[in-house]
Amino acid sequence: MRIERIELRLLRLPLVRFFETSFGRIDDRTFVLVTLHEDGATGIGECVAEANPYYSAETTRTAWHIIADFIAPVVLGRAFAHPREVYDALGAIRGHNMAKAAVEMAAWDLFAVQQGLPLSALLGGRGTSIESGVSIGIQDSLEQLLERVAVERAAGYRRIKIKIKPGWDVAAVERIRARFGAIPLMVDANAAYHLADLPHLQCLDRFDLLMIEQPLDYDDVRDHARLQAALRTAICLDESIDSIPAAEEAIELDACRIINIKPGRIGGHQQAMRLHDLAARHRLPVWHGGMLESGIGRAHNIHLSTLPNFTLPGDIAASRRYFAPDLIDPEIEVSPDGTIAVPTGPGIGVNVVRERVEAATEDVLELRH
Ligand code: OSB
Ligand code: MG
Repeated sequence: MRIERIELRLLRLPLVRFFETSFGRIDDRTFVLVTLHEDGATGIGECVAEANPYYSAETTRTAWHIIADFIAPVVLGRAFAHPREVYDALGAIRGHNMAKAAVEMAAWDLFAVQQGLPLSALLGGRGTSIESGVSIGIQDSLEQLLERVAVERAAGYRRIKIKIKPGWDVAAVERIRARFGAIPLMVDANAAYHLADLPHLQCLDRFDLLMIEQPLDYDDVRDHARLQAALRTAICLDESIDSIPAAEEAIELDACRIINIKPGRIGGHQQAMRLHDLAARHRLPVWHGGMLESGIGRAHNIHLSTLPNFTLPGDIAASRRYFAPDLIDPEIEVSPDGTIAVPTGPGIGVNVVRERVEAATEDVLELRH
């Protein structure tokens, strides 16, 4: 594989419904699309960095800068025998995992297209479908939250996650349990609490949650270990796991019992597979996180989720929850049994609708060898 040309696009798509986490509410999604070209074949990746630095330090504009000025010069014109080499080739660039992942994942798509293989097969995955879960943001009222849970339950999702923050936590879970009983349920705090909130977080223990995701700060593995020792409920880390050493440390300290894998957060598919394998060696289950991706990033996530240690339903839901229309046609659908079919065509195996991409584009940059 020898990448001849890279196209960057900055896109903005309105969300079907607002999405609110402990760090704020958004009504649209801004992201960078990366297309790699070689000999008429293309590979595409979606950068999960958001317009703001609230989930992670990276933003759409830092990703654009790092890809254009540092990643592109490394990969353009260089011969790669396999996309697994791309991440390590970027080793001189510190951090910026989301920027790296967008290019690296596009390289996996390109290589899979060139080999005529679905990406899942190239990654070593198994099976024809994945289990789908749903992430429900903070709402304007508990009644509205119960209504959202009812809608998503009816759609078939295999587990419900709700976003929590101080003031929107115990009562929300209590109301859901009272109305829906013993459904598979979890919460995600996006780092909204401190260790001093331990007695309050212990109030969640009586609800038999599947897990509490990222209760404490993103760089606070030690306090997560202290919290986990005092909780019955499993802690799942998301933001904190941005490297393999971070995961090794978290596992060694028993700071979490489950890991959320997002390839964008960790540097792409190769790093995600290393994390997946590390967790498997330590018998920690993993699940695939989501970043409100368009159908392009979502398709990458579906393929990665076919690896064997993704034993819990991921945050990979139907296109229609996010964008109307999505950038791909056909869109990603969830069947009534709560599963998503893995695309079978070469690469990520979805059709990108060029006119929809054009219509959502706010900036374009072409980079050549
Ligand atoms: O913490 O998992 C998260 C969305 C944006 C940023 C962070 C997170 C999320 C989600 C949404 O939970 C998952 C999805 O439906 O894509
Ligand atoms: Mg999360």
